[in-house]
Amino acid sequence: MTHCILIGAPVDEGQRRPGCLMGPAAYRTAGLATTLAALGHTTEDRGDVIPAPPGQESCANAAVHHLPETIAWTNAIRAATQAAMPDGMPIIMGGDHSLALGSVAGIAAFAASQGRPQFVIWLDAHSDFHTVTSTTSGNLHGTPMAYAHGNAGFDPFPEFPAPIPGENICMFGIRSVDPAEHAAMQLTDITVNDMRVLDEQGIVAPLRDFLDRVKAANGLLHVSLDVDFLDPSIAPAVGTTVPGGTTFREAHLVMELLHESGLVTSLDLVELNPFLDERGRTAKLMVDLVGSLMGRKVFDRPTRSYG
Ligand code: 4U7
Ligand code: MN
Ligand code: MN
Ligand code: MN
Repeated sequence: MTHCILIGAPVDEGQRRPGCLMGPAAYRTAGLATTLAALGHTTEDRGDVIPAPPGQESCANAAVHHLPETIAWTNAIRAATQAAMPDGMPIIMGGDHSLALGSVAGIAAFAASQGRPQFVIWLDAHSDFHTVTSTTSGNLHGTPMAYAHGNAGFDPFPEFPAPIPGENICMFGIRSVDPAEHAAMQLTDITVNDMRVLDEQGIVAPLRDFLDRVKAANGLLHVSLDVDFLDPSIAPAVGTTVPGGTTFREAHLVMELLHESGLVTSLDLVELNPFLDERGRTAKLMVDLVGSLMGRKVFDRPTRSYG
């Protein structure tokens, strides 16, 4: 049994297609809390994060938009996430992926306070490894992974607390990486399981390798689930569709293996744009995936131990 803490983060400023701000309401409507309760978990909805009024920050890259708003969201989401960690498992309901600038900062600060290493599994079509300096779209939802890794090029954001080393980061589903992101990732030890890796090896072996490492290090594990991890044919409600994503069963299998590991301590649900959905199907699929992550299964099987 887990105490699940729902935190709404209706962030829309990290990209240019309005609608992600309706994400938290869609997850509530699709029954996230009742799904968790039906699995035997306790739930608490802390409502939506409210950012402070934006400041006057600016940066040299003229493409970047909504910088002060994004910094204000980052600070507020970081505080809410860090405060939730001692009480249970925060589930951050987005909102676009720029919310992870704050959520990952909050959990990293908590992990450092516990003297434990933080690990991150990034489920996304994109690597989100731009900096404020390198982004050409100017959309800050494409930057949170680089921020969490402690990359330079994030002025005037607050310094990231306890940057997460590349060995502790594992990406799945990747199929769209910009040249600047590719160059920056070459300098890291991040494990990039792109779609080619999943086609060749399947999801099980690479995921178990990573989970074994988390377990051996007694790490905390954050899961960041971007709707575009999924193939657009099953998850149309996202602004940045990229063909060739994971199937329904691949996505559920990731969640089932994560559940079996018992290692997950926090979760982001990001990039759902309910305005683009078809009768709520993407919101419902995301809620069902959380159900698998939190223990829904058809048959009990002997659990595999890690580490
Ligand atoms: B998401 C992109 F150019 N790399 O920087 C960019 F391809 O949170 C996409 O993963 C970023 O959805 C996608 O704008 C951010 C683009
Ligand atoms: Mn993303
Ligand atoms: Mn993405
Ligand atoms: Mn997107």
